[in-house]
Amino acid sequence: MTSFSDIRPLLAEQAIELPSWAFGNSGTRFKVFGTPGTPRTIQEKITDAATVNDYTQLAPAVALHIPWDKVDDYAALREFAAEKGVRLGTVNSNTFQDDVYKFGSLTHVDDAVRRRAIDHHLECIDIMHETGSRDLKIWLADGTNYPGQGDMRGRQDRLAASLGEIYARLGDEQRLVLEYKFFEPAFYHTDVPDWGTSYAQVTALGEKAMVCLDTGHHAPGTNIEFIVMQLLRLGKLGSFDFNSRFYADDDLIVGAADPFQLFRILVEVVRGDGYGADSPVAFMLDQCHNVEDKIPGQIRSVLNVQEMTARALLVDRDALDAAQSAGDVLGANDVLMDAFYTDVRGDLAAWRESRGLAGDPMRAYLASGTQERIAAERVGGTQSGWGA
Ligand code: LRH
Ligand code: MN
Ligand code: MN
Repeated sequence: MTSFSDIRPLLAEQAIELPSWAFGNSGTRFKVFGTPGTPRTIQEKITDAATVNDYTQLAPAVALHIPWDKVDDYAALREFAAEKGVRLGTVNSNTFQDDVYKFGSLTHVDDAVRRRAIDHHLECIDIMHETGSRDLKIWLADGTNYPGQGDMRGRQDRLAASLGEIYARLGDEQRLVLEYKFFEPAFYHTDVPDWGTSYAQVTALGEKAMVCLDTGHHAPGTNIEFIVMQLLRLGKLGSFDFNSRFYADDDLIVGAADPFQLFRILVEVVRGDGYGADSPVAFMLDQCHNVEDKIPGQIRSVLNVQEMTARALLVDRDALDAAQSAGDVLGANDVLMDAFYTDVRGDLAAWRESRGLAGDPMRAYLASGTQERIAAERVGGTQSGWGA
């Protein structure tokens, strides 16, 4: 049996990157509701992310989205984050909001548009040097709405050429992660719709290019943990965008829609050596809090990941191997379910207290008065890029 004391040292290795955009107002195409206390600047977003880290010790980094988080002085922003106790993490490019990208960006037929999209990524790499970020994350809205609208093969070839130019600019310690998504905003075909396409593209680039798996970017019923297993097996899982979904790319709090799926994903992460301080896998959140307060939303998110990580670490590997080898179908399933049904909340609260944290970070935050203070201080909070 694996016990909680066996996994205690491993829990300290958990590090989750928070997306700057989770702290901005967001919504759907129908309405963006404002939330009192919403940050007005990237500095306030970083301050809020640091608050999440203060209460949980789980969130030491903040991912940026360019141009949403554009500033004049990135070195100063890096300094600002360090003073708050966090670092700047993954830099996300954005080629999905400008009119010029209506028919694509890195895949565009027009060389001038493609050049502009490539240059944007080169600028992101320059920013990464100043922020000290390791990863450039690329998600493309590129695709078509109608059969015949574009030459899918030509677009794939141009994508490869564009990515090649971007990859060539990476520093030795930098990486590129290519995110896939099965549909939206394009509805007929998407140029990077699945892990296989991302894998094929990044493998052609080289070792510093990997796949980013956003948990909300698959067709309903997809066995995501299988993809996690396969990418880890191939050494190409670079990062996660964690969130949860009931229907499409809902960007809801991770673990909210299907905690069991999150558990199964994390079991494969642990199995494939994707967890821990030396792991190449970046754990990021990619969420939006449309109707709830942002800081508690992020606190809930990182706690959900921590809880399911603890349960995944509790899986009795030896017993599982033995049952699997013996063809003991129900026994093997029992071993997994035992870990899943273990309530780790009390042990985790004690673990936090042993590290000088509140046992219940959510309650502690809500009692701190921070939410009321920022609601009073900040008038006119900015939207995240969504709905802007
Ligand atoms: C696209 C996506 C991608 C973007 C983020 C804001 O749906 O998941 O990661 O950069 O949302
Ligand atoms: Mn994402
Ligand atoms: Mn998404």
